[in-house]
Amino acid sequence: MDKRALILVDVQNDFLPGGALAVPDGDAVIPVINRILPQFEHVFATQDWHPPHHVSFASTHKKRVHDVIWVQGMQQMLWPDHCVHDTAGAQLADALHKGAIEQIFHKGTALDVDSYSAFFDNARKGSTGLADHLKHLHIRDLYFAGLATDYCVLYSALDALDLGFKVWVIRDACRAIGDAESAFKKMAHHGAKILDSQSL
Ligand code: VGL
Ligand code: ZN
Repeated sequence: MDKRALILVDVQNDFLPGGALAVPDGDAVIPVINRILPQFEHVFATQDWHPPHHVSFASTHKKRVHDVIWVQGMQQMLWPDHCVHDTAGAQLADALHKGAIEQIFHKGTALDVDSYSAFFDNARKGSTGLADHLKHLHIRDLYFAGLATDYCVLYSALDALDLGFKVWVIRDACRAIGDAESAFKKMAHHGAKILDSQSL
């Protein structure tokens, strides 16, 4: 069987209830992830890792959260300040079994471009190094879990498909900011398989 990697997307304090950009029920993914971790040969994680005054922060532009602005020809949704690098909010969730994580990849580190995907920034200029690392290890089968289904999990899965990986998204190991169903539909439409953790 081909080697499988579990990619944990942004399971960080700021995305949990009480965090700066709390995903509803976001902490529910943690026990599911902890239970399935041992089933994977490789486990990688991403951290949203923004500088202060990041382009995606409403405060940077003195605008309101959820306003949409144009940045370098791209629409940018504005968020509360979140996942500022090296802050408690940017740390991986305390309850997550971090020992199994082989390597962490940071995203959203450039001041002037956001990065929803685990692979590339939204302008597709910068890369996190994850794709090269997976190719180097001859890993072709990727399983996604984490936060949020309709942003970073969605864009990560679509980029992975685009890069030629086989993609599974573990439904009950993800939570959305908004509409989970249309995100799952979109991923499935592009070739991802959506499954439950019980059927791994
Ligand atoms: C995310 C919005 C802003 C995510 C990150 O991890 O889904 N969403 N930054
Ligand atoms: Zn972010």
